[in-house]
Amino acid sequence: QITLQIDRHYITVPQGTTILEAARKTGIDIPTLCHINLKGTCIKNNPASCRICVVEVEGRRNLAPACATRCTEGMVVRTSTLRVMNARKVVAELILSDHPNDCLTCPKCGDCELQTLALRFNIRAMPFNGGELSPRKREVTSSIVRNMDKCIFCRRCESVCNEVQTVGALGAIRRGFNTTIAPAFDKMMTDSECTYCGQCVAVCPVGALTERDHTNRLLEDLEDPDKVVIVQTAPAVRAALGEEFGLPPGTLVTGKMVYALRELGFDYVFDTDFAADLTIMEEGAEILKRLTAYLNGDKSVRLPILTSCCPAWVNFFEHHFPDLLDIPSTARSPQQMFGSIAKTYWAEKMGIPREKLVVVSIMPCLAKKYECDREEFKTNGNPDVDYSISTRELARLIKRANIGFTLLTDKDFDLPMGASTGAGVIFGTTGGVMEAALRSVCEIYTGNTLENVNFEQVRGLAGVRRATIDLNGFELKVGIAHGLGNARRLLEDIRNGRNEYHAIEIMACPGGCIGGGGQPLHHGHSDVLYARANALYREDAAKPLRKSHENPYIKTLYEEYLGKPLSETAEHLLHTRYFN
Ligand code: HC0
Ligand code: SF4
Repeated sequence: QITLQIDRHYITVPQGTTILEAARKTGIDIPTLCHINLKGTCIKNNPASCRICVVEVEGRRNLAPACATRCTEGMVVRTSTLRVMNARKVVAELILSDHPNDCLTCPKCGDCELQTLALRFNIRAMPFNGGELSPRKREVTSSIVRNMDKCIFCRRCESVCNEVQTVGALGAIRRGFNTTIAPAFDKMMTDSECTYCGQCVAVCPVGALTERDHTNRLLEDLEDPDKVVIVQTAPAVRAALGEEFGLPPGTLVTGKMVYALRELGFDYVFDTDFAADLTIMEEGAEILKRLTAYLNGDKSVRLPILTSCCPAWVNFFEHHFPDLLDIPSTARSPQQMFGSIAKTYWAEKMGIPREKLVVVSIMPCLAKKYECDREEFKTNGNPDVDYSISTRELARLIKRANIGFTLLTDKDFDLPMGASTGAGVIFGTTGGVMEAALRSVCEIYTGNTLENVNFEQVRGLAGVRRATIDLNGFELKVGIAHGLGNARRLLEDIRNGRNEYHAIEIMACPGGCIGGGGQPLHHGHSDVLYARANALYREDAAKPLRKSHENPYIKTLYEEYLGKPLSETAEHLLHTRYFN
């Protein structure tokens, strides 16, 4: 233990603690632009490059970066002397001297950490402006907009893409004034191995990496009298949307969200959770089919089965594990199952021609935008899901439409595709898809009713989790990984024949969808993921039905249209293939 003085506080911290960590423990908020360390995930970045966090240390001539200076016994630190404040201000002014400063029209306006610091440091002029700006690329992909002239070289995107996701799509190239962060050889992101997970967007402090915005397109569709516009909301959105309106993380806003979507003018407000229940029917049947074959001695059966509902994960295994494409479940994601059923079964029932029906999804995810665009999810060029907007985009729309979100009462989803069980709700957090599958697979396999549907063993935020479930004497071994780096480790084990599992759930984002690249920005607060996960478990616990196979509207869908799981119609509408 070390005792030191920071401003007027005497504090004791463990050996190895940095000044930044020690200060934050005492409530002294030293500003930073590059540093990030999110507990509960492995998201970290500490290149000590921005120099915004400088402090004075008694006895040292130079200012020290708080993020990279360890506390020592008896150290005396000053975080807010005039010298420190002026140094920080000059650093920010220098960053701004190579910045476009088009803040009013920047997609990050109001949510930009550089803008916030300019305000906090009382920057009222641009003393170093007027020179040349470094030349950098712009790119619009299906999911992400890259506007590198706004990049401030914090390297957060590079850390998250390389170290957490192990994709390696972004890194520094060229030198000096011409340096930029880009895929290797300055390729476009679309030509790189980027999975569109959006984690780089979630940590970018400025407007260099943002989501592709579809809000104007949506407003036009909502105004069009010839179109029927329906919406599906992903499980994780309800656990985070409230944060955009000042509600504490973990506030469930399901009913308010439905009300707001009605106010925006959607003709029907449905729930992706309905399709999550449908996914369990199909994926569960696939698990049971492979397990039964395996137990009957079929040596050709491929195990473990991997979940396939996360599009960034699908993109990742298609790029990096082309030799394992026969392992994942062929079930489409709930987003795509929803679109497929909406534009066939439901549209036929309602007498709505496909070309008049617009299916929009609200997702915590940016890769969902890319998923909508995949050719295999289109019929004669018409996509099953027309486009996806993120939780952040929805919040912007609600504000733009003058809807007083926090004052709204609760409204219910429309039927039939708004009905879901608790199993569908927990899809939004890491481990939730596996738990939902276990609730159905266990009951169907053993023929017994589960006394306790809570599979606590698969919950939590540890990067890789394993559990063994007893199925009438057969030990079913399941694994869960979130974050693509963790997924890669599991897949490499499978490739090398070192694998103990029968089924594995993988989500690309740390935390699963609750930590998706389209969620409200966490601004460095790590506890938001726990709070959002708990919110989903609360909604699940409050549901009268908690197992997907008990959803009465899913039963009707099979009776009226699909027959049974894995039927020819179900295979055609609800399953897919993978490509590399
Ligand atoms: Fe997810 Fe989904 S749970 S990927 O994490 O499976 O985005 O929330 O909508 O499709 O349901 C995201 C969240 C979904 C899908 C569902 C799955
Ligand atoms: Fe890397 Fe994901 Fe960003 Fe693509 S979207 S560059 S994979 S972090």
